[in-house]
Amino acid sequence: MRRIAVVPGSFDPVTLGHLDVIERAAGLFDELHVLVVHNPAKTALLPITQRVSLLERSIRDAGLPGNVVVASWSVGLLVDYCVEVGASVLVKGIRSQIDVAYETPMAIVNRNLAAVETIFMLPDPAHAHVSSSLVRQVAGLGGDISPYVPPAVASYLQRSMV
Ligand code: COD
Repeated sequence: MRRIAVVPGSFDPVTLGHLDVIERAAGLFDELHVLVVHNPAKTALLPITQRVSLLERSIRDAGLPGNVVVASWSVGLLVDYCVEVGASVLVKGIRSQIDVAYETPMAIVNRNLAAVETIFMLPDPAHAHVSSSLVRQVAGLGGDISPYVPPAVASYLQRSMV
């Protein structure tokens, strides 16, 4: 049986922290779906199509294996996507106790809804402080975001925010 997992997120934009989790998760599963999901609790900077395209470019540039696919999902539950593609695992990066508190109820509900398990992955300490919101803030104020994001994201945001 193929082991299929999903790494969901807003990816607004994808950061080096996200990419690290994606790369390590890709080594654990036969197929890894990186799924851009609209988070209604957050005000988005980039349209979903742009986030997908920056993820695809960043994954290609980083030379990640061919078992990684990028998709987006805007109708229904996250676990509906998992069922549709035959994924039984969600992978979430956990940077702090705040992430644990946010992710734990969702992990329990997703298991109850569709028997989809959640695996929490600790970040690389080099990227543990990085978040998309920090990147949006630094970029919006004209700062250098290149230490936090893949090169494709740095050049896109620096071009589009001048
Ligand atoms: N290092 C490691 N991991 C990181 C880093 C980093 N530097 N930065 C972020 N992460 C992790 C986050 O903890 C998260 O697990 C993931 O990467 C994505 O982060 P974001 O910020 O891009 O995305 P979020 O936090 O806005 O998540 C959006 C989701 C849509 C994934 C989330 O809201 C969700 O799971 N929604 C479920 C919708 C649903 O079906 N609800 C009903 C049942 S629960």
